[in-house]
Amino acid sequence: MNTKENSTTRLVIGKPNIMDREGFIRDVNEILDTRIFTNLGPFATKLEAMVCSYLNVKHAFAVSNASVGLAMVLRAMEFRAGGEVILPAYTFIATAHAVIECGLKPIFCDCDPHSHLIGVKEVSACFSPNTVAILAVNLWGLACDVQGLQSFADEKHISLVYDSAHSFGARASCGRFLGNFGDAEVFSMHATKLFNSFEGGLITTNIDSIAKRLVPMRNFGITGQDQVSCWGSNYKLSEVHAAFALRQLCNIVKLVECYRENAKLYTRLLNEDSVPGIRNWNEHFLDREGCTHSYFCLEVQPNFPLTRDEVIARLRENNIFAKRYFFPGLHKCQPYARTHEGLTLPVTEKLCAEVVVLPTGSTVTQADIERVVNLLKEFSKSPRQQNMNTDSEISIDSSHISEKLRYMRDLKHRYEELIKSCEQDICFLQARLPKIQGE
Ligand code: T4K
Repeated sequence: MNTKENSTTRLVIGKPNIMDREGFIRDVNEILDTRIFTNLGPFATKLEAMVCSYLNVKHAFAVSNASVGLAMVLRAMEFRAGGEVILPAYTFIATAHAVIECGLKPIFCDCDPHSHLIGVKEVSACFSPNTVAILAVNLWGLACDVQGLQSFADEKHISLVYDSAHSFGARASCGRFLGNFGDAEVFSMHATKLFNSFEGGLITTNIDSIAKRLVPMRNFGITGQDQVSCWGSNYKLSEVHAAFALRQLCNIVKLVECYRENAKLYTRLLNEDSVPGIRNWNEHFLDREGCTHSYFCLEVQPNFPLTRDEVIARLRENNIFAKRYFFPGLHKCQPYARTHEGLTLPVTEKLCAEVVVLPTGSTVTQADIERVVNLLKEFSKSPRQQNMNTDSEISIDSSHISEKLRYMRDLKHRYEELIKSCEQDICFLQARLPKIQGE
């Protein structure tokens, strides 16, 4: 594992893991000596073979990033133009961009408040006769209900693709590695990911017909000397990227273990004291062997003295660069806000307002985690802040202000409804208490 830093340094989320610097430098020298830089040379070929063997999947394609990987898969499925693809609104923008890039129509569904993932319940609420596929996202290193989603897709005769950008090394509840589910899956090897190759992506599939279409598509549609058989583009991964990925892959078990240990440590420290108003997402999945905890995320709930954005700003004052994720929800980002005007997705919007992602990974030390948790505990004792302007610090584009105002009003309305329903429950329970005590 690489050098850890002392506790006073700047802490960021997504600091790249470097698992075998010396080995990689040797590989770079070999690449420079052989002058085979790209076009599926020995490193990219070996990477694909190793990914197949590690995940126990039939086909793997190394591509330049997950965004193009998603678009390649959707194109390879040959859907009719304008077909609807159901996907979560609580994901990175690249998931939806891939859908429109292929001439398909994104239909945003809400997600489960417990797991942050989509399942049959959310997908069935959006299904229509025009649905051609589900594009589910295995967020934060956790697998979706792959069996439930597959049964639903089979019953409706639609395709199922997974955006597994966050989740290389994760397993579904049946114990099988992600990479083996749906029609195809796409992983990201972006610098900030658990498994990174500077930039890069991987497509995996067990379906030969899809693999057959992906081969030429990645390389301009070329199928032989002077032979172009179909549309394609340049989606290849270079040899240097592939060499780095291979070094990371050799250490994948260690890497996953490191993220899981970090999640356990955060959880143990947070649980040493009561920190009301903080929900620790990772805590609920620590006993799932298959969850990599590739991100560590908390929900800052309304009963915490600071808002989520205030927490981010205060951490930042302490040189800790936590981040909110997927704000304000894909259905509220352009170009989708225009086509999905009026769409309300309560869970997504709640998560967009409450989730904060904290630093984890191989560069994060025990002292770093203690430092973050101690600050959160300190914040939990602060008096409620009034009129704290955090917008400039977290750089919200001013063109979004009216949209944000509308969103905050919606949110306020929903909390008011929640308070009303809590008050009713309290009255009901209080009325029952003397009766139960008497029984
Ligand atoms: N699907 C999902 C669900 C995804 O989350 C993503 C990408 C995709 C699809 C598409 O995958 P790719 O096409 O990228 O393969 C990042 C990444 O650019 C993106 O890959 C990722 N998801 C997305 C969630 O986040 P930012 O905006 O967080 O990156 P940035 O530059 O703010 O970096 C975060 C922190 O990491 C910085 O504070 C510093 C640190 N960092 C970052 C880089 C790039 C470093 O220390 N070194 C670095 O080289 O976007």
